[in-house]
Amino acid sequence: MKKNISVLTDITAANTLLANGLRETFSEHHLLVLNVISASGAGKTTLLEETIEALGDEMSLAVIEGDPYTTIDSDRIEAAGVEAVQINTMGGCHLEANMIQKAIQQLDLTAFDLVIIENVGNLVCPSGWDLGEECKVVIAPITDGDDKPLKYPMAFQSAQAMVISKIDLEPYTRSQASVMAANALQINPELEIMPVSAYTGAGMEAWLAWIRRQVAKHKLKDK
Ligand SMILES: Nc1nc2c(ncn2[C@@H]2O[C@H](COP(=O)(O)OP(=O)(O)OP(=O)(O)O)[C@@H](O)[C@H]2O)c(=O)[nH]1
Ligand SMILES: [Mg+2]
Ligand SMILES: [Zn+2]
Repeated sequence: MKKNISVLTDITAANTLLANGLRETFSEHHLLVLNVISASGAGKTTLLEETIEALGDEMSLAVIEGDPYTTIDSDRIEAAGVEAVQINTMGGCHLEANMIQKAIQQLDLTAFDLVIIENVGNLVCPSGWDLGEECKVVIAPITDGDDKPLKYPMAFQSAQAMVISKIDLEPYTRSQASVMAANALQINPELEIMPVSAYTGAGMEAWLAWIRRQVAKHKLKDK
């Protein structure tokens, strides 16, 4: 048992080392990298499609898609008009830094302001794997219940921003976005929380403004 724990520590330590190297590479290229994590079906790809539509003319962005097996999400992202690199984890439930290292070989890093990584749908282990990102963004749909930040604290602890997704459905649930936000702040008082509906566009402006601020901040920091 003791041995197992130390093996896992070794693997995550090697991952963190690699991720720190990636972060340096991204910084040299003045590139903001976001790592989007959530349970499966939370609306990550839909939010990215709407984000591409809104920001595509204003900044240059690419998406790295993590999925167990298919190219369904990267096909959707390409259809939305930007370059997408698919990583298939062959059943694996999270992305690791070595997968990102391989994926970026397919991207001309000098060509982008922003790369968004869509992690594998899973609210538990992606939060423990650094991918060299500047920020983690956790997406929590209102339909999953406003108690989720308390039940799965790691994702909310490790993120800098949180999107409460599918808020158009709030009236049909017994959850409240305000309660979900309060629960998330209990876990991480620093979280920037944005309730959004990708369907109606409610809250989209706040989300886009947050991205613009991160891109601008990152460029300043690089100088
Ligand atoms: N009502 C409503 N449905 C949404 C919204 N955003 C996404 N959905 C729906 O939620 C379902 C899952 O959306 P996806 O964007 O595929 O979710 P995902 O997190 O990328 O899923 P995985 O990649 O499989 O983990 C789809 O049926 C979407 O149309 C929203 O804002 N409101
Ligand atoms: Mg998806
Ligand atoms: Zn995992």
